[in-house]
Amino acid sequence: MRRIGLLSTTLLPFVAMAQKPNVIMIVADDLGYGDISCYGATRINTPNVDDLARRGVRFTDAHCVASTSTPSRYGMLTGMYPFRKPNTNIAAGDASMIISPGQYTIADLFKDNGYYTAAIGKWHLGIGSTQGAQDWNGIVDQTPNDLGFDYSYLMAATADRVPCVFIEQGRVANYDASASIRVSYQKPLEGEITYTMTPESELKLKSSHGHNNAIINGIGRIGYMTGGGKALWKDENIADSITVHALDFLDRHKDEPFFMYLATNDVHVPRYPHDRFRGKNAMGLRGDAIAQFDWTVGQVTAKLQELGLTDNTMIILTSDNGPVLDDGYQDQAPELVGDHRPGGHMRGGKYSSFEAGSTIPFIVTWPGHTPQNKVSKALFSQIDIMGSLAQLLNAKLPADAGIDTRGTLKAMIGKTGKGVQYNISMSSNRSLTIRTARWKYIQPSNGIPLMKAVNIETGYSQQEQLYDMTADPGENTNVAVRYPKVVAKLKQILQKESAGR
Ligand code: NG6
Ligand code: CA
Repeated sequence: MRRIGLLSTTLLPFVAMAQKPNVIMIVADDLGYGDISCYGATRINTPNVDDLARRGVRFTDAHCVASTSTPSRYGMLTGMYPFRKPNTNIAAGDASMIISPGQYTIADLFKDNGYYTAAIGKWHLGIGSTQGAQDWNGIVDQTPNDLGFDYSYLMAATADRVPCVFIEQGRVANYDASASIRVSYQKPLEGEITYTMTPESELKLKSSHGHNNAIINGIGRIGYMTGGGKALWKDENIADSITVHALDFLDRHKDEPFFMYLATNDVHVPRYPHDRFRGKNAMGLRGDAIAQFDWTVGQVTAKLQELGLTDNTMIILTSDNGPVLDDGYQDQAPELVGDHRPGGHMRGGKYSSFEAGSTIPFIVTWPGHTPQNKVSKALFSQIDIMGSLAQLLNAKLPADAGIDTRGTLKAMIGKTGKGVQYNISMSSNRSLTIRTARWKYIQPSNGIPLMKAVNIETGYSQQEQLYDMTADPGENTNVAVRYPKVVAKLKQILQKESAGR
């Protein structure tokens, strides 16, 4: 871990506190910068997220490490850039564990410092030691429990990928012995009735692109699967299942310091929230899913209140990457979006090099420590959460751990508005971008400029791109030719950081 500035422990009196603060990281999926009312959304109301912002610090220039889930979460949980490791692209549901058991994670950091740790919700970083060979009917041999998480209750990948079951402590939750599970990412399984064989009248959601392999709960998925029986999730209950397990975890561990990584399925596709939310928002299912996410946040904060833990718990709320409307299902997200801007004032979205791909909501609340209702313009990256939490714990990371994470606790808890000097982020074609407070450089790459299926501008170009983010936050005017020295400087940093990759 690299330390920034003069962050000696004597400057941070709170690290010597007798009572260790609990830490909850709430990580939404594909939730855009503009999808939250305190970030300017008007067609959706997110009172519980807004309440966290009112009680803490809300960042306007915070970034994820990559504009898709797997590499983004890899960077956030290990403090190492995903571009250093080849197999960090969007993972299949039968991918083997991408973080190796020997690699240090945020969970290890907490565990080493006397915390009880949990990962609940969406995982998407592979499980099991061997791709395609997980024992879904017994025990999966490598799990987040090998990465410092004492407790795990997870979807292996995403809601649109098989297997459509939760895995608790390495075993399928509610396992149904009468319906043994088979999974294939190669071809349909024997006797499997697939999406394409299913009559339209039996579909809850139609695919718009992809998502036409297995059919489970009336929804097409990526990958083939048979069996599962009563263990199969119902999409309308996913948020409830995740939330109930999170609340239960809080009940069980209220008397000891805990770290909970709570990764919601909302607002990823397929969007099919519970009846309590479905059909309620003018923006359709995507709006309903945002409301459902906000509900989860409210459940967690209410539980902390009930247990008397509000004051001694730091909550970090963020998203894994920028937003997308049509991500493969006909859920009317593009048709009903109206003047709502999921990516706020920024260009691009999920997958892309443009700012809406990596700029995400980021809110930190720690009563008595974070200032209230503060808006921070500090440049911040999720890669630095690990180093900053190490500072919080007054802990030193092992020498080879979190090689890219920088200790920026003061910025993260709103004690200073001064952020990091630069942030690097990776796009879905693995090209890199680098941001400073003023500039944004996009590395030349061969990708397509527009992903038609999802209607997202990627920002990929064979030309070097430089944008002045203060004058042109919408990245409309490439000024690379006008500022060759800035380009050279940013390229130099990128080269240094990505040497040997
Ligand atoms: C894409 C999927 C998309 C989503 C994404 C991963 C298709 C056509 N599209 O390949 O629906 O699952 O992967 O999203 O299959 S992420 O947020 O988990 O990175
Ligand atoms: Ca995502």
